[in-house]
This record gives sequence, C-alpha cells and structure tokens, in this order.
Amino acid sequence: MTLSSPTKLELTAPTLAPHVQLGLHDDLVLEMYWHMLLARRLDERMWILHRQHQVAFHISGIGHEATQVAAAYALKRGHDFIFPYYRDLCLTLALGLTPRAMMLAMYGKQGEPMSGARQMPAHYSARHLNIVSVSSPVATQIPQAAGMALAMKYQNTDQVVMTCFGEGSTAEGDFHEGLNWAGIFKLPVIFLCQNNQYAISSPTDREMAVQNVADRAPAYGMPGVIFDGNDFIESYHAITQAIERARRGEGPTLLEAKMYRLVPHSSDDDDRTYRSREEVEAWKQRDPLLLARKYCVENGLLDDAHQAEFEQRAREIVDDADEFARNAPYPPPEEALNGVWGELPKI
Ligand SMILES: Cc1ncc(C[n+]2csc(CCOP(=O)(O)OP(=O)(O)O)c2C)c(N)n1
Ligand SMILES: [Mg+2]
Repeated sequence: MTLSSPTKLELTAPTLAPHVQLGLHDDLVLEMYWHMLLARRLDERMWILHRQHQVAFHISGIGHEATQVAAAYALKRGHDFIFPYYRDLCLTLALGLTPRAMMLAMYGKQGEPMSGARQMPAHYSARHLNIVSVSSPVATQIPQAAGMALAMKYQNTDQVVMTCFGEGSTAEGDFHEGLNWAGIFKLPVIFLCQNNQYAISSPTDREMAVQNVADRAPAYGMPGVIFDGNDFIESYHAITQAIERARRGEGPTLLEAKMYRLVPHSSDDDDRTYRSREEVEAWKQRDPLLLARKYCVENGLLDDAHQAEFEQRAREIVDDADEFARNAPYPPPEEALNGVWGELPKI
C-alpha cells in the first residue's frame, strides 16, 4: 500500500525570524500571543468555576491555542466563513467573540448571544462574524462547510470556508462525504483537523488504521498537510497556504495540526483512567502557550514587564466576564420555546 507523503513545510531564509519571512508584523505576532494567553486564562477560570459547582459543564481548548490563533489571523474576519467545533475557544475569541458572551454561555444566562442560553456552552456562533453554530453531533459541520463553499463558488465570491474538527471525528461518515464532495467540485474550503491524540479515551491507533489523518487526503483529490500544531508560526504558515490555494480557486486542503489535549476531555472526564501522567507531563514541555512566549521573548517582542501587564489585563477581563455573567438573570421561562416554533402549538 502506498500512501502520499504529506507536504513538509520548510521556511527558506533561516537568517530571518520565521514571522518576518511570512510577512507577519511584530505587533501582530504579539497580538496573537495575547489572544492565546487570554484564551488560556479564560479557559482555566471555566475549569475552576466548574469545580466550584458554579457552572454545569466545561469542554476546554487548552493545548489547542497555537493552531486556533493562527487560523483566526489567517482568515479574513467577518468575510470568510468558519464552522468551528467545541474546542475552538481561542479561535472564536480571536475572531471577535467576547469573553462576556462566552461566560454567559457557561452560566446559561439571559443575553447569551449564541443561542439565547439554550445550547450547551462551547456551541460558538456569531452571525456578524460569519461563525456558524457548532452542532453537537461531531463531524456534522464538515458537509455543512462543503455546502457553504459550494454556495461561495456559485456566487463567485473570493470568500473561503474553514471547518475544524478532531481526529476522532474523521471516522464519521460525514467527514468522508464532505471531503469527497469538496474534492470533486474543487470547493474553496479548508478542513482543519486538530489532532490532539485522543477521542475521549480512545487513542489514535484505535480511531484509524493509518498513521495520519492527512494520509487520507489523496483519496479525495486534495493535498494533505501535516504541521506542528503547537507552534503558532508554523501553524500560520500552513493555514495561510491552504487559504491562498482555496482563494485562487484551486480547491480544498486537508490540514492536520499535531497537538495534545493537555487536560481531560471535558469537566466530566477523568483522563487518569486511560493515559499516564508521564505522557501528559512530556507533552506539557510542548505547551503551545509556553512555546509562543519563548518565541516572542527570543525575538525581542516581549519582556517580563510586558508579560506581567498582559497577565494583569487578562485577569481583569476574565474577572469582568465572570462577574457580569454571574450577576446576569436567567432567561425567563416563557422564552424557552422562542426560535423553536413559528407559531406556538396549542397544548
Ligand atoms: C456523532 C457523535 N458521536 C459521539 C459523540 C460523543 N463525543 C463527543 S466528543 C467525542 C470525541 C471526539 O474526538 P475528536 O474528534 O478527536 O475531538 P476532540 O474531543 O479530541 O477534540 C465524542 C465521541 C458526539 N458528540 N457525536
Ligand atoms: Mg481528538
């Protein structure tokens, strides 16, 4: 059996800092780091709120921030379409969803803009940002994204569509149908797989018989690209190339970001039952937030005072969002069926 060898991304001018080679301004790199930091602190607070029994459920993006911030900065905000999944806290935050909105979703409070507090938390959406609502059954967003890309192609716009999902979700029929369709019609869609090594308790070798999700790309007539999803600059490079390809009308790409879920699957999971602490500790050495901080320091973009200022600002923003949502009222019961029925049925 022969498999395609996925493209390895090489930068060409080793004397220049990688972000300079990619045409990324220093300020933009620092802004990307800032969004990673804010996402992490917000996410950590959500875990704490769950353990304090303040909120019912949390599903986290800790460990996924580098790829997600890169995706947000590679897309044209409010122009391109994104079909995210439940781990995309950092992605949707960097695209413009507010910490207050996310906290309203955590507490299930009135004014939550994504579903009026009817959905579970982490069902991100924002009409004004072209962020289409997460569906709870995994992989359903993949054919939806292909369908949206078909519309873009019909309308002859220069918009692209991106969808995110985990590697476990690529075992679903929806993944294969969506990619098949996108490949046949050369649709402007980017399939961004965030391979964090597990689907709840199942490791990747129980999810698929090939080593990489990207190995499947040739079967659908598109390139498969693997990159280090813990490295925000490498992620930006890979994602930008796929977006440019789609915008040029050359069709879809299957991207596979290799990373690790640094925390349990959700607030209701105990990952000690299926993976060793040594394994988790080893991956913590590749924590994307620490790597991004190191990159910024080594390239003279960040010093200790700046870092302290970022931490202080993040703390204030998270405190504000938490307090705002905690003190907000619950939605009135009579609103429960809004948006469900055109006309309320007579009971
Ligand atoms: C169709 C469907 N089957 C099962 C589930 C339950 N479920 C929720 S998340 C998940 C694991 C998905 O793993 P992966 O795609 O690797 O994403 P990760 O959570 O690791 O980011 C499962 C099985 C679901 N939501 N939808
Ligand atoms: Mg996974």
